[in-house]
Amino acid sequence: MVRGSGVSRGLFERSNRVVPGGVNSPVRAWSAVGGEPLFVGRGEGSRIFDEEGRGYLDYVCAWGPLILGHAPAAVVEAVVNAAPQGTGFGAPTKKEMELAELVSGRIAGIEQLRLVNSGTEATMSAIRLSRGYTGRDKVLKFDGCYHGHVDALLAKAGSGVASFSLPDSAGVPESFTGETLIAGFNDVASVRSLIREHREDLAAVIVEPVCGNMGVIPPAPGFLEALRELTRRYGIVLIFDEVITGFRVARGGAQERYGVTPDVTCLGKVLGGGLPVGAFGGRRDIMSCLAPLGPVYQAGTLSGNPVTVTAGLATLKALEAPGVYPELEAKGRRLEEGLKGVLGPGVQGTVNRVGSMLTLFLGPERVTAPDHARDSDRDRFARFFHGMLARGIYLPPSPFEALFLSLAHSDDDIAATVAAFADWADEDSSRH
Ligand code: KE4
Repeated sequence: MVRGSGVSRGLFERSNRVVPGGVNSPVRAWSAVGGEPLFVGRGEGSRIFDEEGRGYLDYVCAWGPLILGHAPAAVVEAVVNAAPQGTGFGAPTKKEMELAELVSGRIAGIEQLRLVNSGTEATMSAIRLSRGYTGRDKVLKFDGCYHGHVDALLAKAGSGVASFSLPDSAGVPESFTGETLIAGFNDVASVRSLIREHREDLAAVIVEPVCGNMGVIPPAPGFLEALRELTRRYGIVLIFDEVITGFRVARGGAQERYGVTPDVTCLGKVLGGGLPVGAFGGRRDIMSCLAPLGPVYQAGTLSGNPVTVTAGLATLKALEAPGVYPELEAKGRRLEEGLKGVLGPGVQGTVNRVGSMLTLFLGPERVTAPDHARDSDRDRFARFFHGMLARGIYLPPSPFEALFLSLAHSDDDIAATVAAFADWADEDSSRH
């Protein structure tokens, strides 16, 4: 067991007394890699610093939001100026309207949107909205895709040929996942057969257009197009969960990158520049079903919070700068090629990348479906995580997450990351 640094270890022991598992979200507990989590004191640019002031190159980036890096001046200044005007009103404000206008101007599938406070709220609301709009109950999701901790979506494939799902968490009644179907990501045949069988009852198909929660798995050519064609044919709402990919893989998200426009889009992460946010939006005729206009209820005390909206506006405006996305693409390519250059007989694996999000899979030489990712060498990943940490590189503490680059990650940062991987690879392959 790798022991944490003195101060982090002490804080972790204290935190465990008042916070379940010592963390406010399970993945932060490092269960997949062992050891005790670092307590982060501050972030700056491409780095985080622990409570003892040690710096680490950060590829978690708060799980995706920090596309500008930590504490970018434009966002911090905007938030510092906004807070004294009031930190919440529970009333409409000009800024949240401006954010909605900006988002609908960028994301092709969004004519109208609602702001919420997390990705989970966004997907939960999108599912209820789709059910209210179609009058149907079933929802189809994909194996390996994660959409937040929505009861109906915490589901795993049922046994055998049964197409029904089983809860993937305690506390979720079977009745809550009984309307959830599960297809294979990048497996059009599985989608086609489930839609054919259930088309009369199917309200929505929800998908991460780029799977980011089994590590990065890009859509196979034609996969998203097939989903669009099948859902359009049977009047099923196509939901793109772009909580990760929105503003990350292109200014207009994955729907711009792949040229497929869904009926409803879920957003989060980058949209709030690191502050708590989510959003769901889509075709006006669908969004018009929401209260107070229509019968689908959805609400939120803190939705459109003025400080959060300020951070979001500052972030999206910074992403308007010319050359931003080619720069993110170049950084991602540089890291991908560097990591691939180290892979070989000593350390086998592959790198999947879309833009500035990528995953190094240790073991499998090809990952085009979640089951391939599940073949990753988890013990070796744990050694890789701690080996890189010891060399000053902070990676997501799970083999099934994405590394995120920001505009603050320099060429030197990327070169240092590749060098650290090469150094660890030499050491690990000589020992194992
Ligand atoms: P939140 O409720 O955590 O804001 O968003 C849920 C969500 C929805 N959709 C996608 C595609 C997501 O990736 C997420 C959350 N992502 C995880 C990491 N892959 C957040 C990290 C965590 O759970 O602590």
